[in-house]
Amino acid sequence: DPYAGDPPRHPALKVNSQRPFNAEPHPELLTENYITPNSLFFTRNHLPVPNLDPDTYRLHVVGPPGGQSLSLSLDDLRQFSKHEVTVTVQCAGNRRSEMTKVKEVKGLEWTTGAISTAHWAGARLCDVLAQAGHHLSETEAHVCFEGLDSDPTGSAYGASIPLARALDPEAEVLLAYEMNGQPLPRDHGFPVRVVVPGVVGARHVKWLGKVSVEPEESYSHWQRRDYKGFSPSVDWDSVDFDLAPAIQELPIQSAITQPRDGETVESGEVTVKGYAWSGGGRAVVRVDVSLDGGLTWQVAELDGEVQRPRKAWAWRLWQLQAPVPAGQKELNIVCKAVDDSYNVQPDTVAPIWNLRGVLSNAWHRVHVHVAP
Ligand code: MTE
Ligand code: MO
Repeated sequence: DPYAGDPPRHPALKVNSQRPFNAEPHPELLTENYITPNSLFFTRNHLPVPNLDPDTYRLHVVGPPGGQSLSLSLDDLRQFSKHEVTVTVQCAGNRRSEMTKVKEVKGLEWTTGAISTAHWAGARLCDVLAQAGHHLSETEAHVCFEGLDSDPTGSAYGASIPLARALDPEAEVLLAYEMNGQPLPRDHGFPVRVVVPGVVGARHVKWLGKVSVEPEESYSHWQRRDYKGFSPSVDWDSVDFDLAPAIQELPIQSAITQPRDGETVESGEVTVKGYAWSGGGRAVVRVDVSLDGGLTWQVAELDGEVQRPRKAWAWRLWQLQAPVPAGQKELNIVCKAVDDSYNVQPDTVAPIWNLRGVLSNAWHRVHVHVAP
């Protein structure tokens, strides 16, 4: 069993697959804290968790032609100035289970919990690339990352981001060695992972082994043959993965974490809670909540850190306390968020359905009964 060496996990996680391990916190737990505790942070592994010795760990940074390649120990990495940032990581497949209800898709059945927020610390990728002699070139280039987790054929997890983002100090891309003040837990990339603020989880490569600058995107399966969006008309016979761009920044997202679908709430007053986040550093400026399926709306109160313009890397938690209209036997609660580019969420799932079940960001709906 290649998974026999995987670490122990928190029993409160809802497990979507055991081997490889994929799990999300239950909704109420997810928004109990603005910063997700490490043990509850959702986990998305494609392969067994590698067991890496921090004393012998080396990060290989390939230099430019004629330049200097680097082999960095954990201590070497700590010599770069330490940068800290609060970042939400969301899997492209978050809320996939709602797409499955429209039509079958291929992928793990995530509900609303394939998203979490941590305070990360590490070296800036731009500083490390500069030390290896990399500069923004005229030509299109990509920074490719390779994990130290691999399948039985020896092929590793990999992904890439554009060089321009990697070299932009304002983009705050990190080679992180701390998560909420602790060394990274094994499930989250110990000892070093990439954190790419505002970008889909798939590019935040864990157990980082190698960084290189290439003229092309990573040739990894997960960059080229997965994590792309398609028209609802495209099926597995007609799909051409070369025709769609790899997902990088994610669209505006929000979901209700309390109450739960099917729950019975007290009459009188209802408290609705949830999260909202947008990719690319776009700030959430508003969350609208409806108790009547979208006929009328109320504006929720936003909690959590207000980050700098164009650098809103972390989610906002939100809540609404509202009277339950007299005589109501049930409520159709809906939420939708707006970001500072005035991007909004689509109202239904069917028009954004895609065969891989990614980018599922329609209005989130929860149906509850009202206690008599
Ligand atoms: N990095 C490696 N090396 N192997 C992986 O399987 N999964 C990716 C990304 N980085 C993955 C990886 C995906 S798809 C996501 S959504 C995030 O890690 C999840 O990060 P987390 O498990 O810390 O939540
Ligand atoms: Mo993911």
